[in-house]
Amino acid sequence: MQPESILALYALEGAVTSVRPYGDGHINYTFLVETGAGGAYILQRLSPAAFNAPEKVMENVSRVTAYLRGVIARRGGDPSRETLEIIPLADGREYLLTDEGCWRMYRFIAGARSYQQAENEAVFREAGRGFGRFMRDLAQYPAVTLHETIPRFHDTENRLTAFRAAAARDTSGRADGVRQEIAFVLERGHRAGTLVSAGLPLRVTHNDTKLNNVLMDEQGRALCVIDLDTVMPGLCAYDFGDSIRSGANTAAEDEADLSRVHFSLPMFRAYAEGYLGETGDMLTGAEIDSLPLGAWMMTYECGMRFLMDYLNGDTYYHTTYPTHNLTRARNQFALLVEMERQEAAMLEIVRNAIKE
Ligand code: ADP
Ligand code: GN1
Ligand code: MG
Repeated sequence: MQPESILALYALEGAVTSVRPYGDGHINYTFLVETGAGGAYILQRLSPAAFNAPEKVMENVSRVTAYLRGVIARRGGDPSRETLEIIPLADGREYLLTDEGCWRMYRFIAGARSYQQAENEAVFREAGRGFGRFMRDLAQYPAVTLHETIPRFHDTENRLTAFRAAAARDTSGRADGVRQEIAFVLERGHRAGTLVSAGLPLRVTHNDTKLNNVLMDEQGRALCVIDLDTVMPGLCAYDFGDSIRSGANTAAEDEADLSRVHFSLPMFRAYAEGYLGETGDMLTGAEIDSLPLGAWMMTYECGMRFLMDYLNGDTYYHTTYPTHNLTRARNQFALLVEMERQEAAMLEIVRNAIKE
């Protein structure tokens, strides 16, 4: 079904004047819908490749956003701009299941922007503040009551098992061309289970804290954390780590010229300051010490996932050219190598950020 026929099931303010693909997400199918009355909405079809239980995703999103609205209102914020608002269908349902998957709508948060890359330390410090505040706002929410929308999402050891199987199966016939990259992943396999098995507390985490999943307002302040499909129990190191992976890279995630891909320690520091400024007093010493490992793990896991999707014939991430996933994987691996040289410096930074 086309977005237009889905829109007929909504009672929006004003007639629809335009519908167009929107944003740079790798997973869902996202459209910006505008109406004559000046209304704007985000219509999305969830990726069936990523989410096989969309009703669980929507239950989590519905419950978490309702809870956040209360927290935001109590501190004097604007719940209509600081968290996502689900727009129900005319019949009151919060989503629609079709043969192609699950459709849902959010109010478009206007006057805000997201960044594909951190332009400077101030932007990234603010992103840290935004994602840190998100976890803090959900600190009292009972994590165990949320569904695991993608089972074992950041269980890197389990990802490695799937990766080995994909390399052995070689459905796309691409494995021979990437033996070096496969070896890069396997050489580091002994570390894959070290975060999950560290005995760290489970919290409500976002789990997909890529820089473009936080909207910034016109003053450059973190406004709203979006893309809540993977909010579920997790470790703070996942959230911290995935932001570092995406924002402390001096180049875009799919930059093919690896001489431009570097791990920026000043960016790491900026994010750590923003994030720990919000969460430092709720985290244990072991959690704070786990943050650099989280950065390593999320970068390793993400590179492995891109390479696995390449081996599987590009069935999971949106791609725009045949070697896109391979380019992304190589990019993550280049970043990882630089991170490996900076682990002691990262640890010192997170420990110092707490003392300040
Ligand atoms: P994906 O899972 O594919 O990344 P997202 O939910 O992150 O999908 O949405 C894709 C993009 O759409 C975001 O990066 C953001 O730019 C934009 N977007 C999503 N929801 C909203 C919203 N409510 N208001 C404004 N922009 C949004
Ligand atoms: C996906 O949905 P999006 O584009 O924000 C992916 C993340 C990856 C990221 C890599 C549900 O994030 O796990 O880290 O791409 N989301 C899902 O860019 O798999
Ligand atoms: Mg996204």
